[in-house]
This record gives sequence, structure tokens and C-alpha cells, in this order.
Amino acid sequence: MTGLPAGRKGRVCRRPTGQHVLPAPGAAASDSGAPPVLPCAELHLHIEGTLEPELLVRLAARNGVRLPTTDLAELRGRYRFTDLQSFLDLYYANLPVLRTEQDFYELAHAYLTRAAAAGVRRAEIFFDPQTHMANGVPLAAVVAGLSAALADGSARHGISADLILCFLRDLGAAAAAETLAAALPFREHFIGVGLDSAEVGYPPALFRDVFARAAAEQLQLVAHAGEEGGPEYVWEALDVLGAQRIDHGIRAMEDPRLVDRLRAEQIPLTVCPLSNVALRVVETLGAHVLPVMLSRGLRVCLNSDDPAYFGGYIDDNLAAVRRELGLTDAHLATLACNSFDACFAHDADKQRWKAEVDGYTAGAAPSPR
Ligand code: ES4
Ligand code: ZN
Repeated sequence: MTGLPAGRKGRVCRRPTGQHVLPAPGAAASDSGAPPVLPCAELHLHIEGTLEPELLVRLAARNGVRLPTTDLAELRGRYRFTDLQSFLDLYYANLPVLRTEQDFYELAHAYLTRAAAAGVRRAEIFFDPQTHMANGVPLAAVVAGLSAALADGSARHGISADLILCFLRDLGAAAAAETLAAALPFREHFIGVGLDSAEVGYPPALFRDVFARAAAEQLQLVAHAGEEGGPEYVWEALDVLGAQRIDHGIRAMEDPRLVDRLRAEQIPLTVCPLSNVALRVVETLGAHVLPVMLSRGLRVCLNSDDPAYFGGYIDDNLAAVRRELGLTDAHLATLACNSFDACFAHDADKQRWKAEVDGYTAGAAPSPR
């Protein structure tokens, strides 16, 4: 376990002067002269959303689970969504292929391998126990498989990673409380709780008691809010649940008073641009509010959400916002530093990772020919 309460103050990250040029995001770090990738933390990642069609088909065959098709192109062709619910319908329909500890191990192992290539130094990974328990999988198997993969990711790739247990808001508060009670025997295997799934109609305040119980267990508190729900969901997540980070939060930009609050308190917002486009929360990437959030001084960082479904991992998100929003090297360095400031790791680790960003930006200046 590496998770600890976040240190409040970090050293200010040195920004590039504007002359430096970062290597294109997506380039794999290697000893072979390939340019290094920007180090970052990924704080908004649903492990179930990393289930790529190839692994889906392999697990279905291994576990005798019928899929509507096993054709990879056809499966990928189904990954077109009109809103959050249309995505969730497919996402939940695919999850019965996950049955054993080994399945969960392989799922998280594949993510961490891909994340390491994308520059991820720290991952705080959501999992949805209610889905798996409803599918007949013991919570012990879920936790053991994921935890083993995290330990392996640390040994193989040096990635620091922890789990955050999410409550499915559309199953209600009583189910969330039962889930927390069932999970407390595994308390040492997760560092926090979150709130996900269908947002509109399930405001954060419904979950006041279960979040209070989690806080009493010294768990970190985060919540999805302001993805499809309005700014009032963000206010509630902060004021009623005591959320330390807001997942998505882009609709907070509709409320100037809320923006002032988020800036004043430097509350982290884990923004997921490719997700927002895929779920039509924004019309196009070029219309995303991310540049405004940065210019308003919000502590925003980039994340992939459900990368198997939304067109890419964190490096793909970085490349996309650089291309479509014209974000500069300084912006990307700020996003990376923000991700480390926002994470729940030890302060010494945060400082070390942010120094890597500094070294990276300084070292990325093109050498004179
Ligand atoms: C999710 Cl994009 C998104 N929003 C809310 N809940 C989720 N669970 C998995 N992906
Ligand atoms: Zn999410």
C-alpha cells in the first residue's frame, strides 16, 4: 500500500520557458534512443473500462460466456455512444466475462503495462465491486486479482498504484452502504471510495451517510460530478460528501461562483477529454472547456476514464488535446504536475515525480545541430 492522505502543499513545478519542445506524447520510453514520455499520474480510470475486445473475447471463451459476436471489428464497431447511459449499457453487458481472480489480474496487468508505456508513474484505479458481486464473483477474488496485478506493476514497471472502490449511484444509497460493509474486511486493499455510473437523477447528497462512514475509516473521498449533471452536483459532492477530488467536473464551468471556489481551494478535477467526446458531453474536442479551466487556474489533470471504449489511453488524450486544442508544452507540464499534486501518494513521491517533469521539460529542448 502506498496511498496516504495527500500533502497539502507541494513544491511549485518549474514550467518550461516556452522555448522547449516536448517529444510527441505517445512515444514509448526506452533505452534505445526513443524519446521519453511525459511522466504523469492517472487518477480517473475505471479498470473495467480497460477491457479491450481481444481480452473480452479471450475471457468469454475461457469462462464459457456467450457474446453477441466474437468478431473484433464488429465488437469495436459497437463502441459508438449517444450518451453516458448508452455506454454504460454496453460496459455492464461485457463484464460477466470477468469471473476469477486470474481474470481480474490479467485485466489490471494489461492496463498497467500499457500505462507504463504512456508515462504513468502513479495510478489510482476505480473498481466497481457491485457489478462483479451481482455477477456472482466473490469480492475476495476481485480484490485479490487486482491487488496482485498492482504489486506486479510496481515490481515490473515501478508504477505506484492503489484502488478506489466506487459505488454505483443508480443502485442507491442502501446498496452503497451494504457494499462498503462488505468491503471493510478488505480495507487495506483500497485507499478511498468514489461515486460513478448514471449521474442525472442520483445526486451526491443521497450518499451522505455512506461517505461519512468511509471518512470515519480514513478513506479518501472522490466523486463523479458535473459530467452530465449540472454544477449543483459538484457543489453537493464538495459540501455534502466532502469529496477531495471531483471526477470530470467540466459542467462546473457554468457557475462562476463554483469556479472561484474550485480555484481558491485548488480542488482537483480529473478531466477526461476523449470520454467527453465519445459520450457527447461536448460536441467536439475542439470545443472542450479544458483550455478555459487551465486559464482560470483550476487544478485540472488529464485522464482516460474507460480507454478501451473511448479511443485511447492517457497518452492518446494528451496527443489529442495538444492537436485539437493547441495546448502548449507548458500546458502539458502543468497538467502533469497537477496530476501529481492531486494524487493520494506520499509527499516525497509527489516531489520526486514532479522533479521528473521538470527534468523532462528541461531535457526536452531540442539540441542545436
Ligand atoms: C463511467 Cl464515463 C463514466 N461515468 C460514470 N460512471 C462510469 N463508470 C465507468 N465509466
Ligand atoms: Zn469515470
